[in-house]
Amino acid sequence: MDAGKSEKVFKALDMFRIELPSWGFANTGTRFGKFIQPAAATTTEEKFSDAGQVHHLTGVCPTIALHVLWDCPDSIRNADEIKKFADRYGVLPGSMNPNLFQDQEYKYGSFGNPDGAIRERALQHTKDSIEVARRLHSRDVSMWFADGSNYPGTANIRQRKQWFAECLKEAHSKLSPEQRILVEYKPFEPAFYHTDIADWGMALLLARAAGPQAKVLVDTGHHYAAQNIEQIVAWLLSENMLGGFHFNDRRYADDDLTMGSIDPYQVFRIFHEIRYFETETGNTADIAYMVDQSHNLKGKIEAMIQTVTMAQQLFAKAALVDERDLATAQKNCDLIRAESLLQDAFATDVRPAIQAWRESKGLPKDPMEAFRQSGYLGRITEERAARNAGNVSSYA
Ligand code: PSV
Ligand code: MN
Repeated sequence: MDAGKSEKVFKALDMFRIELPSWGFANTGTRFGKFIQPAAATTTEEKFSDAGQVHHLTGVCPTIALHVLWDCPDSIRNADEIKKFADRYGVLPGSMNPNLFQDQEYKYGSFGNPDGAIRERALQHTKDSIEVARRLHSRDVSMWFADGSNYPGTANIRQRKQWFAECLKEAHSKLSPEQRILVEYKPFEPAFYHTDIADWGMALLLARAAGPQAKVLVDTGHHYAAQNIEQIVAWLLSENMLGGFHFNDRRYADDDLTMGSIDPYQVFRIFHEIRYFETETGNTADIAYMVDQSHNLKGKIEAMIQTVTMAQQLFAKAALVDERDLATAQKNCDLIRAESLLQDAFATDVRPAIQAWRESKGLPKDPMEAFRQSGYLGRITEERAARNAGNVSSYA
């Protein structure tokens, strides 16, 4: 790779950061069961410790997303404890995820529940989560809702939309100026007839109804197969409404497969749209990148390192697209030239440049190998195995 390209890769990597999900280090399963991992994290402290390892070895994961019920059950009181973990393990609390789906009350929904008392309870939990996020200096409150219905005719879809708009607006009024609400969408699961926020258009309208500090969050697994996600990204960018990403890959639905394991070109195209927007407009897109994967079979820490490494590769490849040439080719309808600019960048082996970048930062050239040599996995396996053997519940 020539010096110019290397420089582009270095610059791109200097900017790129990606958040890790606390739930990616815990035992999780499918609805058919769980395979317990002896080294899985159970406590919030263990999740910080594992995320800290990934950050220590890759240098690009300075924050960990927290799920309020799983990681800070007594949320307000826990804030001080969480700050201690952040100091101890070198990763800061990242996005705060209220939990509006787990409790029995939410059987018929949270913000869309026909029972006003349950909507109020969901709102209160959201307000508490905003308060915890504020205390932890975490900017983004990520809202994902399991709300929907399973049978035609059983829900007043328009009424529920109205309730969602009202609740989000009320939650937004509690934000400090630096905070944001990110509205996540998902077409189905766990609801299988209608989902209240099923796609990016619904999320966009609700975010707009909520207020200026609400943006849309795109989870790559939350689309129908064959959907053109990079077009959604381009539209949200042009509306200044793209706030964050949850990365994962999928073959069928929300499969939580490793980012780039099925369709790395799609992630590349997403990053390309973001970079193209930035170079054309001169604006930096303020997007929070996050991994949203929970692996049942792969070792959890290794899966995260693998994901982060892949994310860096795809981001670096996207940085190699010559956007000026691309704009000219597009203007001239030079289809072969335009498409080749993407294909050539995607085909470039950026791994040596990434290794050189890591060395320049004092990071291990090969984070996976460094992790395997570190002895960390052996240590935590010994510490946690007995507890995990007797523990079939997912979250502490
Ligand atoms: C839902 O599928 C989701 O993607 C949301 O982001 C949740 O917060 C996360 O998974 C963990 O349940
Ligand atoms: Mn998600």
